[in-house]
Amino acid sequence: MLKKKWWHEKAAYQIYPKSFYDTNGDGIGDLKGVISKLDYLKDLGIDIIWLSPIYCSPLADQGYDISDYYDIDPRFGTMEDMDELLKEAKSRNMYIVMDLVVNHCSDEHEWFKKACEDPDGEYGKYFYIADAKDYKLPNNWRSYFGGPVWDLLPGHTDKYYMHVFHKKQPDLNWENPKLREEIYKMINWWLDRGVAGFRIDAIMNIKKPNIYTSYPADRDDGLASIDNMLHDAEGIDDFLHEMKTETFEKHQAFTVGEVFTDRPDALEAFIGNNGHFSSMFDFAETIAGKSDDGWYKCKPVVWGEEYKKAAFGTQKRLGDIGFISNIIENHDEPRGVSHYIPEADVSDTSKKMLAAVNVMLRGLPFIYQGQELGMTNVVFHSIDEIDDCSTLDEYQVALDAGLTPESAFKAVVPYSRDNARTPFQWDATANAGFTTGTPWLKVNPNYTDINAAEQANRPDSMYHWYKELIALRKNPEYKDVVVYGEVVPYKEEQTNLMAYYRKGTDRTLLVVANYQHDAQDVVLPGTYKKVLMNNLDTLDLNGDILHMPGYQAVIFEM
Ligand code: TEU
Ligand code: CA
Repeated sequence: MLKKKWWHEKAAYQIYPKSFYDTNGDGIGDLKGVISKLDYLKDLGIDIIWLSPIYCSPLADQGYDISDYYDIDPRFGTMEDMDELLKEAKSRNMYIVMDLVVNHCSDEHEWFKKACEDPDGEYGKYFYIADAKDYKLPNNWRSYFGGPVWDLLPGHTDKYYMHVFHKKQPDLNWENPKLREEIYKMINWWLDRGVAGFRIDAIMNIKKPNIYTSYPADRDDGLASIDNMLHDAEGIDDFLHEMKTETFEKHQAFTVGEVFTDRPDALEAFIGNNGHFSSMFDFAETIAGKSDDGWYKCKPVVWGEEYKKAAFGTQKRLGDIGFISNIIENHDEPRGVSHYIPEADVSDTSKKMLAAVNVMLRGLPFIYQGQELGMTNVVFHSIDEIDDCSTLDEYQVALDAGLTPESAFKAVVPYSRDNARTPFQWDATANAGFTTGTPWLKVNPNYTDINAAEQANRPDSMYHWYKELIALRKNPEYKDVVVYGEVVPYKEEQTNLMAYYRKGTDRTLLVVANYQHDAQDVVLPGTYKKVLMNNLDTLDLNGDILHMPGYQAVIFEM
């Protein structure tokens, strides 16, 4: 049975600080910007805020490359700003969750600099450093951002260091108890300072099998996907259990893991009653259609059916084991409304349908900044407009596979992480009101139509729809069923109909969505009362047959 926890009934929001709100005109969002928008988030109904990294960083991977875990990058602000944010959040009963990036640090971190100076010394053991034997790499693993996971250790010609992500992100060696101790110390330091917990980055990568194991090459580059090593690594549970008992547990911190795994017992180990984390993200929808060969090979997906399959699949596997965190998008994914809805059908109605089917699932809803406005992918005109290292690599992969520059660009850009990283659209003034300077990444030109100021005053806006969905979750009458009610699919076999019950102790809701362009009829199971609806004010009902226009979504109470 699921034990009730304080955070189950909350609503969470991810801020990507660099693109949220800039208060000093340097084109980069900052902590003061976050503080000034707390009331906006409070009004939306948000309780828990996850901040993507704001620690000192060269920003080679936008802050996921940390050079000092104990300080704030000056571009984002100061430690005083951070303390003020914690204080201001607390006074509004809001919780700040930081990003915990501990699979790797930055090559500009003191630890790595010392490791380069003396690879055989204490800090050399903080990393994976291997001797170059006849200039042969220790293994043939391919890094997530392209090329081998090995690079020459700066200052050396006979040693390599490992990085499973960018070459400016050397992997930390978790086998070393000294390193683990350093990390736990840092985690406790932040928890003592008042952060409520962490979103835990790329955590599946901390456990490696023997680093001298190569795998059959899966592309012409002679390298093999990191998935092989993830599959072979054994013993991650020991690390994660230790981390929890040394840190989170002592502070009753909230933790949500970025957990990608196909291990069947993983749900129990990760988020069961005695699991490593409070929750983990459900990536089932984001993974659908992706190809191991690269973004250019992603398959077009019929989302009504795929979305349903992915979402229900997770709910069925999960049962009462734990509490998942549901997302439509994040800073690594394209905008959900552009990805999960065919371009010609993107409208407020279809966007609201997507919001309803996702937010009404059991789990903790995480809303990514701008999602509540229905922000979309951007029209990028050339590869020069892209900043994201992952997209640049995938573009190269497509070129290497023989695509022309034009078709390579067309193929990868819909999946670019930059789609979700463009500045938040606050209002219809220059640069969407994000900055008075030059924004670090281009603003989506559709900000004159899609922006927070316009939506705040329009009761049928996306913003208000999200606000209503969140309010339903908090409504004392409905809280029990929305937070804890069992998810039971309804007419699962009906094509492009995504419908499910939420069965609580004394109430039952039925979410019905027509996830397609065309109208369709649905036979309802009995008497009902309408709770929320995404488009028209009246239902087209004939006895128990509901005639649903395309992308209609209705929440009934049975
Ligand atoms: O992402 C981890 C991850 O699995 C990525 O490979 C993800 O699939 C990729 O970004 C898609 O292009 C986390 C962070 O969320 C991401 O922003 C970082 O770049 C990465 O870790 C390294 O810290
Ligand atoms: Ca700024």
